Amino acid sequence: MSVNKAGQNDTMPVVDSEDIAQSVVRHLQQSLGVELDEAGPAEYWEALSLVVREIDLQRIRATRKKEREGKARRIYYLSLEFLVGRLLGNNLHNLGIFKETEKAMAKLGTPLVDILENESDPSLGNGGLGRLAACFMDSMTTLDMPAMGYGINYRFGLFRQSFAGGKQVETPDGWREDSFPWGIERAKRKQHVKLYGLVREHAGKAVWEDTQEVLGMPWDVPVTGYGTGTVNTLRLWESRAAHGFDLNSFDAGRYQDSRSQEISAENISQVLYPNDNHPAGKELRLIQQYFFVACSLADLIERYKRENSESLKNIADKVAIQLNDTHPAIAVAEFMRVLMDEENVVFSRALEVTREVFAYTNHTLLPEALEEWPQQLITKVLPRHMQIIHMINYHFLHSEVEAVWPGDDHMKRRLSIIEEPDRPGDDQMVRMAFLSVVGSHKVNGVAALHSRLVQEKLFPEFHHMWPEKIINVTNGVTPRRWLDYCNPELAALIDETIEGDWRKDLYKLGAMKAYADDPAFQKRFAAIKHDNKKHLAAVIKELCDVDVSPDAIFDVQIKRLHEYKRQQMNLLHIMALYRRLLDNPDLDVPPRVFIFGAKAAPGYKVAKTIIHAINRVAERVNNDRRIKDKLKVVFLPNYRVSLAEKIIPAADVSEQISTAGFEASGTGNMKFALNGALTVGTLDGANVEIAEEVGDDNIFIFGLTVEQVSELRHRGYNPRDIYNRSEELRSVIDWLDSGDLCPEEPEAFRPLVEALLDQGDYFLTMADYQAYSDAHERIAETWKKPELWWKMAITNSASMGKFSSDRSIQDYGKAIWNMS
Ligand code: CRA
Repeated sequence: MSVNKAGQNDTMPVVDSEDIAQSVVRHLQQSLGVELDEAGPAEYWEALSLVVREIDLQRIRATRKKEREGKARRIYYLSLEFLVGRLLGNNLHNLGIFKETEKAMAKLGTPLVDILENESDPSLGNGGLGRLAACFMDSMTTLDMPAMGYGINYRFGLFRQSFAGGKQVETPDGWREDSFPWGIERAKRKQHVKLYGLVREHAGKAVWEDTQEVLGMPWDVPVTGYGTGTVNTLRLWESRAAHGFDLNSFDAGRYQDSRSQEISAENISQVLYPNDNHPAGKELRLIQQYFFVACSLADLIERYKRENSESLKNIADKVAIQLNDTHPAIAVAEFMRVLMDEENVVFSRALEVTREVFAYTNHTLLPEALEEWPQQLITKVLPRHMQIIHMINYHFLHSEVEAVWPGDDHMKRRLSIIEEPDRPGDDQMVRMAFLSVVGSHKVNGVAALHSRLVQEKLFPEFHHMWPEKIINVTNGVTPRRWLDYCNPELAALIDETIEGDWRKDLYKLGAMKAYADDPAFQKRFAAIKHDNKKHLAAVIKELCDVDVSPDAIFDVQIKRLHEYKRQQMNLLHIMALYRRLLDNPDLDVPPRVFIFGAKAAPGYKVAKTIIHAINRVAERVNNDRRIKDKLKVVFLPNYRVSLAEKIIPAADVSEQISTAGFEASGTGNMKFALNGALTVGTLDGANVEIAEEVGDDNIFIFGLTVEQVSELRHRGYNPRDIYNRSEELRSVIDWLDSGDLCPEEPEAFRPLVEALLDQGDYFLTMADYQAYSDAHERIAETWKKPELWWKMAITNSASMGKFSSDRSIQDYGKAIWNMS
C-alpha cells in the first residue's frame, strides 16, 4: 500500500478505500492463507490489523530515525500495567483512515463495526492506573515526544468475570491465545536477567554470583498518535527459560520453606496480579517487578550507548524514567547497581545521576496499598540490591536527614527506607515509596487535592526536607479514544459546531458553551445521547436479558469494586428507592436505570459480597411489575475498556461517590463529563477540579469533605446512631440482613452489614447516605426540566479542556522531564 504518496502531507497516511480493500485481500490470502469466500469478521479483523500494522511499522522506522538524529530527551514510562484496550479501531481513528476503511469493508461485504468486535481486549491492567498509562502513551505520541513504554506481556491479563447466582466467578483471560497481530517479537533485543545467588567481594569489588538466569523477550506494540507521523513503541517483556536453565532446578535445599518451588522462568510473565490499590506481597510479584525493570533498564542503556556514548555520566541529558507508582521502584537500586558495579561510578555520583533520571508518580494514599517488601525476601531474591538499598538509606539518613534534624534519631527511624519492626523478631520491611522518593528528583500526585495530601499527610517530612520535590500533575484522558472513537455522533456534531481541532487541543471545546442554551443544539445533543442509550439498551438486553428504556435516566457507576468507592451506598439508595415506590407506586419520579460494572479482587470478601447483593437486588427489582418500570438495576458482567466505550457515551449520570480523601484522582469521572453526563460526586480526587471547571451549578456535589471526615473521626463516629435515627436506612439494612434476598444462603450479606454497622463503617457510607439521597432528589428534579438538564450536560462537555491527557503530559514535560 502506498502510505505516503509523493507531494502529500506526510502526517497522515494517504490511502483510499480501494487501497485498503486491496491490502486486506492481499493479507487474507498471503499472510493468513484464507480465501475471500472463507473470510468472516474474525479473519477480516486479523487481515485489517496486519494492514494497519504495516503502516505503523513503516512509521516506527521513520520515527526512530528522526529521534536518533534529534537531541531530545527520551521518556521511558515504566509500568506493570498498560490497559490499552482494543487497538484496531483506535489506530484507524488516529491514522485518520477510519471512514475510508468503513467504505472498504462495506465493499467487501462485512461492516467494520462487526469486524472491530472481534478484537479481544488486551486486559493488561486492573483499572485507573493501567488505563492512565495507556492514555499517556497516546498523548506522548500525539505530542511527538520521543517516548517508550515498558511493561510485561502477561499471558493472562485481568480475569474474566461472570456471575453465578449473582456471585462473581473468575476465569483466566488468555487474551492473546488466538492471535495478537499488534505484538512483534524482537529477538535481537532480548535480555538476560539474574536472580537469587549471593554477593562476594573480589579485589574490593562486590560481585553478584551463583545466580539464576531468565531470559526477557521483548514484544513491541506500536503506539499511534493522532494527526502525526510519529509512532512510538510499547515494549512488553515476556519471560523464558535461559540456556535450558530453570529456576526449579536450582538448589532445592534453599527453597524448603517456601512457595517459590512453583516459580519457573516461564511463569514470571504468566499472570497479572488482580489487585487494584492493594499489593499482593508474593515473591513472584517481586520477581515480576525486578524482571521487567532489569530488562527495561538494560535495554534503554544499550540504546543510550548505541546512540550517544559508552559512558553513562551524562545519561540524564537523554533519559528520563517515570515510575508509575512504586511497582517499578526496584529500578532505583538496579540503576545504581549498573552504575556502580558495571560502570565503575562511585556511590555518591551514582546517586546524583539516578536522581536526575528518575521521577515517581504516587497514585494512592490508602495505607494498605503502600508497597513494602520484607528485607529477607529482597535479600534472597536480589542480594546485591538489598546491599545497595542499605547504602542509599545510610547516606540519606546520616547526611541528608541529619543535616535537617541533627541528632534526631526518632526522625531517622521515621524516615528510614528500611522500617524498624514493631516487635523484635518480626521482618524488617523495605518501604518502596520511601525508596522512590529518595531516588527521584520529583514526586507527583495525580490531582490537586491528592497532591496536597501527599505533601501534608503522606510525606510531610520529605516535603519539609525538599519543598520543591512533591508537585501535582492532574490526570487526564485521551479525547481520541474517549470521545472521537467511542462517541462518533457527538464528535461529528462538535466538528460541525466549533472551529478548530479539539482532538488535538481539547480546550477548544470551550466554544461549545455558547450553544449550551440554544434549543436547536440542545435537541441534537439530546438526540445523540438518546441514540447512544438505545445502543446500550441493546447491549444490556444481550448481556443481562433485561429490558430498559432509553427514556429513563441512565445512572452509571463503573469502576473497580472497592469499599472506598462506595458502590454499597449506591445499593442502599436503590433499595430505598424501591421501597419508596412500593409504598407509593404512583410516586412522581422519573424512571431510572442504575447500571453497574465492576470487578472485585478475587480475595476481597466484602467487595464480592457487594456484587452479590447488587445482583440479588437487581433480580428482585427488575421482576417486580408493581413499580411499573420506574426502576431497573443491571450489573454488566466483565467490565473492561471495550464495555466502557459503550457505556460512557450513553450515561446521563456519573456516580463518583468515594469517601473524601480516598480516590486519588479518578479518570472515569473525566470521561463521563466529556460525553455529557452529569456528575453526582463527593469533593474527592479530580472531582474537585471538575467542579471548578464546570461550575457548582452544573454538578451535584454532596457529602463530607476531607476536613469534615477527619473531624468526624476525631469526634468519634458510631454508624449505629445513624442506623437508629434513620428509618429508611434501618429498613434497607434490615432487609439486606434478613435473608429475604438470598434464601438459600441467608447469611450471605452479613459481611457487608457488619462492615457498615459493627466494624465502624470506615468508609462513612452511613454518614454520607442522607446527603447522597438528597443529591439524587436534586437530580430527579433537574431531569424534569430538559432545557436545564441539557444546558448542564453541554456545559460539562464543553468544560473538559483541562482533562485531556495531552495537558497532563505537557505538565510532566515542563515540571518533571525538563522539556522546553
Ligand atoms: N486505583 C487511584 O485509585 C487514580 C488512578 C490513576 C489509582 C485512582 O484514583 O485515578 O490510580 N491508584 O492515577 C492506584 O492504582 C496504586 O494506586 C487506581 O487506579
